[in-house]
Amino acid sequence: MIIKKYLAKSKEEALETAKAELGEGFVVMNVREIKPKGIMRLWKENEVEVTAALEEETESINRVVKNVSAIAMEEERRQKQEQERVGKRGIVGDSENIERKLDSLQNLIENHLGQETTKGKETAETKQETAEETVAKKEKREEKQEQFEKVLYNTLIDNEVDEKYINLIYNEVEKGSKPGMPFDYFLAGIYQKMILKFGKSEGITGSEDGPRVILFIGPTGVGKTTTIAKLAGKLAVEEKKKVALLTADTFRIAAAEQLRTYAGIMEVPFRVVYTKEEFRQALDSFNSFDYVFVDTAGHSDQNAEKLGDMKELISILDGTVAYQCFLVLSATTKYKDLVRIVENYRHIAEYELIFTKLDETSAYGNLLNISLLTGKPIAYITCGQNVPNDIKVFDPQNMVKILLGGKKREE
Ligand SMILES: Nc1nc2c(ncn2[C@@H]2O[C@H](COP(=O)(O)OP(=O)(O)OP(=O)(O)O)[C@@H](O)[C@H]2O)c(=O)[nH]1
Ligand SMILES: [Mg+2]
Repeated sequence: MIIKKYLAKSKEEALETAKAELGEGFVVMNVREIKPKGIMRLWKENEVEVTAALEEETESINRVVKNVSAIAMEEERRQKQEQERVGKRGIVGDSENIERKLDSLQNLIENHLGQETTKGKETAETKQETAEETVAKKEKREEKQEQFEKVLYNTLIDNEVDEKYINLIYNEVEKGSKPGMPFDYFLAGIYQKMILKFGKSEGITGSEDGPRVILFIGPTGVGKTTTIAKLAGKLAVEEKKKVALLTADTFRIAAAEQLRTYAGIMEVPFRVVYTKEEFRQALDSFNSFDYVFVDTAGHSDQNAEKLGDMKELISILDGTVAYQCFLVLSATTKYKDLVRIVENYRHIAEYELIFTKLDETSAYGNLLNISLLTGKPIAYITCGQNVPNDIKVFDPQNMVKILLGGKKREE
């Protein structure tokens, strides 16, 4: 794992530099704004620091282990002292510890940049121990680590991450590391693996040549129309882009009216299309626009005929216009059903994922399960009914921290 920091005037600029140096395959570990200090702050603008990680094929975890070892040992010693002070703690104490460790994990990883691995004091101490004491200490540490690993495993299970994926991630981390590695290294390895597994999405991107058409597909009632209103609203109102709304949802009488109302509030053009020909004409008429959002009717994924119609509608766009398609899924849908839905929608179009209704569940494991199953990144998550505010660009770091028990839930 190569971890590097890039400082620039904007996040985009820092990402460009990272891309030029690391290629496409890097993962953003952290983004933070840096305010200038001292008297110079009056003249200097804020800068953005992006921490990017690039996984090297093999021994990635070994690198992390090596680099963070000095800091992790120090942290372990500190915790041991604290535990001795507070008294022996059970399994509840361990989960609290995981939460605390996760909070400091980012620092742990960041701090290792520029730090040398030193054994120093630790070696001096161990020299004075008898062989039995060393063995007993090692056993105790291993027992504790095993306990931590179990708590972490159970936290992921509680968050409904599929056991198959937990085992996959655990195995990958264990394979790339030395036996008996301290829990902090293990946690850092799991954290990084999970971020990499989520992949990354650019979200909605602009088109240099003509409008960018954005389609939303998915089962009934998941929040397609509401999500369009949120995203289109931000682009039209906040970014002053030229946005048009189209609906091909002529299935439910109220559906077109719902989008028409949002278009009226945003003061953007709106069109209902009933046929492929009307769809083509409408796209032509919005030729000078930046974005054309297309709403589709929600259907059961088991209705092959309707899905076939949708595929045909989307095929009009192939080779004629730049488009992106988002499969909208609700975080409240059962895993088994989501598996079937993504399988049935796989044939309709190339898509990225949007998860809605995160405010209606407390277990987010399906986001990782489905992202891993489909190999598609998640672009956005929505966390409420308010238009346009209850939507966020998906942040894998934050989600991984939640799944590992570091934070209670998305607000
Ligand atoms: N709690 C919650 N409700 C949401 C969210 N997104 C949408 N909804 C609600 O879900 C309901 C259905 O939303 P729609 O946008 O009509 O869903 P749709 O996918 O367009 O539905 P169809 O067009 O019938 O397939 C509405 O009551 C929305 O307010 C969300 O993130 N959280
Ligand atoms: Mg709808």
